[in-house]
Amino acid sequence: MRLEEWMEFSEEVLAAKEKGLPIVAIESVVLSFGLPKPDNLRVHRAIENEIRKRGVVPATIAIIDGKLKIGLSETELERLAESKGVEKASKRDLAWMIVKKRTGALTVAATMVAAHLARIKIMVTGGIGGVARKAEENFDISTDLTELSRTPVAVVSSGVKSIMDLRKTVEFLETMGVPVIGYKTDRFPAFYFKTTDYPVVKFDSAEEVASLLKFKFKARIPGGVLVVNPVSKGLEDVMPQEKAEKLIEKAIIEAEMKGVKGGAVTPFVLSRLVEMTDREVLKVNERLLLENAVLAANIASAYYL
Ligand code: PSU
Ligand code: MN
Repeated sequence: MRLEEWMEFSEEVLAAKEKGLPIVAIESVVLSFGLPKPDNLRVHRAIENEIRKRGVVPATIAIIDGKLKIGLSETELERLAESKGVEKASKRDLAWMIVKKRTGALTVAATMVAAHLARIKIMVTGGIGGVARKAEENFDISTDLTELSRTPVAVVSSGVKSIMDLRKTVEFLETMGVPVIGYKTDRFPAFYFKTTDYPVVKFDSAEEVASLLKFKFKARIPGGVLVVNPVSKGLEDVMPQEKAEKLIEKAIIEAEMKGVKGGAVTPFVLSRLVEMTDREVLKVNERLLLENAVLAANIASAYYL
């Protein structure tokens, strides 16, 4: 089986490769399952445009009818946003979904693998997966974390999605040897919130981050880099942090009581939070995604200079 038989570049991404333009990969689970309709498609288009505005080419990655697509057409984006017949694909799912000609939205871990195959060095997301609360019982640890220790791709994020156990996630990132780089911050951000007590190494510009990536990839120190970018205006700016955290707890407990499991948990919790906070959560989520897109584009520009 030749590579072209199962991997396909969009014309925009192919042209960027030929011209040597910087490219930023975008994960697609947020589009299919992370944000409510119809905001998901609008926000996704805005992410792509923030990247284009900076002379960088966005490459949203997904499996469409068994093809690994690097860069998606408008119709393909609409199909993923509709999410009918779309499955959440992490690293373990890539091979079987290609062989069985399925359609899948890619997690951070799967996007890292695909980006690496496509020779793309930088990707963007909202929040990565992490070590779940009660992981000592349920063993739920996201492949995003193990992949960050293996595949040389930089992931620009606002930290870990809020329903995870942040302390355990930070420990696990350390165990796996993943460098965590704070963009203009020396504290790990907490997705909807700007900061925590967990220290990270502070980098002050996109150029400085790009120079770290150049060194790490050239020196072949295995694995990727997690870049964490605190949102400029967090939930704490619209309601007391204690109240916001109580609502998050409440939504997670509701999910448990309703027997919501696995991949369905994040969409359930997020949609409950959107209701409970009168859409404030959604505004913060949108803001951090766009801000991460800008940072990823700036890092990619500096990397390819
Ligand atoms: N952050 C969110 N919503 C999401 C995700 C992250 O706020 O839906 C997705 C990302 O695609 C991430 C994935 O890679 O969840 C992690 O899934 P898991 O824990 O099953 O590895
Ligand atoms: Mn998980």
